[in-house]
Amino acid sequence: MNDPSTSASTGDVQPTPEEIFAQFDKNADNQVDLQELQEALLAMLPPTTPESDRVVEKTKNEASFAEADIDKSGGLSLAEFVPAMEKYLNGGATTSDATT
Ligand SMILES: [Ca+2]
Repeated sequence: MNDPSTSASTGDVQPTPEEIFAQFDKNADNQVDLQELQEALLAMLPPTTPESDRVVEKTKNEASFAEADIDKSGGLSLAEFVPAMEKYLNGGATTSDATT
C-alpha cells in the first residue's frame, strides 16, 4: 500500500493520496472541510446506490467528521484525510477504536 516504488510509469498508476486530497480540497487551503468532503464523495460515487447513500450519511454525521479532525482545526489535513477516507469507504464498522 505505502510502497513508494509503485509510482513507476506502468500505465496502471493509482492516484496518490496527495492527488486525491487535492481533488477534494477545492479551495486549495490544504484542509478538506465537511462540505468539500461531502461534495467530493458524491462526485466520486454513483448518486443512487445504497453504497453512496451509506457514505453520504456517514459524512453528514458531523461527529464522524470531528473524529477524523484530530487537531480540531475544522478541516482535514492530508494526514487526517487518508485514514478518514479509508474509514468512510470501507464502512468503518470494523474498527476497534479504543480512544476513550
Ligand atoms: Ca484538522
